[in-house]
Amino acid sequence: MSAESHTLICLPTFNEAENIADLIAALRRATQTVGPFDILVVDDGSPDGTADIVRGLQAGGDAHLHLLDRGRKLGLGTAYRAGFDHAARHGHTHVFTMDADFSHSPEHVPHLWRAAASADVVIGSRYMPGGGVANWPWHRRLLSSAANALARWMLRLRAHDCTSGFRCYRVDLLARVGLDDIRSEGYSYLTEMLWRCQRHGARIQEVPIKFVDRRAGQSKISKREIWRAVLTLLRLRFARRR
Ligand SMILES: Nc1nc2c(ncn2[C@@H]2O[C@H](COP(=O)(O)OP(=O)(O)O)[C@@H](O)[C@H]2O)c(=O)[nH]1
Ligand SMILES: [Mg+2]
Repeated sequence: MSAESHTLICLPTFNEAENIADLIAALRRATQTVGPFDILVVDDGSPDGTADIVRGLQAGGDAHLHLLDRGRKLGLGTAYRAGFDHAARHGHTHVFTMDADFSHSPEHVPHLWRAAASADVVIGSRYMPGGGVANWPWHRRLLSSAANALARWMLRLRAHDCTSGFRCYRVDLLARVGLDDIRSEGYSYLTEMLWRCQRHGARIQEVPIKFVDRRAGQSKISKREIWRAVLTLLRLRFARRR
């Protein structure tokens, strides 16, 4: 791929004021040799003023920085979807999704990007040799491992990390998988999306990443999201059998 690959990095944010400016700066540094990449922050009306910080950076002259301020909390899955639509509308060939709390290291972006030369979806994977999770409390590790084991078993997913939000998709794949049919709006979007990609014969590749707990601020995952993820697995499992 050339530097003119028109790649978009989509950063969904809800209350990431403590992270967003540092993250964008770190992304600019980490992608110097492969970029410049466009960055789209999809913010859900964060009360902590995340969107205002992005506006400030735009005013400071970052022409490759874009903001979609959705005004209210509409969920992680629909934020990804907004990023995919933006990428399709603006002629990007690849779109990254990554968390805006430094759990997904900007240093890994070039690794995923290089792997994308021969894949339709590249996953930044915690659960393959070379990958890992650092300083997460035991209950988060357990939750994540259980969610992955369940998703792999119930949906016959082949990837080791089915719930990682650190991914790079080919935009032409997104058009094929039928985004309009995805019903998940929150965290379970990740599993549903991967399930769709696999069903559509996408070339899915994993690249090991070291996931670290967020640098600042709080996790937004809730009990409701966890239950929704379980219900999503049941819904998709049932759909698979029809
Ligand atoms: N736009 C948007 N972003 C969200 C929402 N929920 C979570 N996020 C973002 O999604 C990413 C992952 O969320 P996080 O709370 O770190 O989840 P965790 O890593 O599983 O604990 C972060 O960048 C959050 O700011 C939401 O409802 N809307
Ligand atoms: Mg996080």
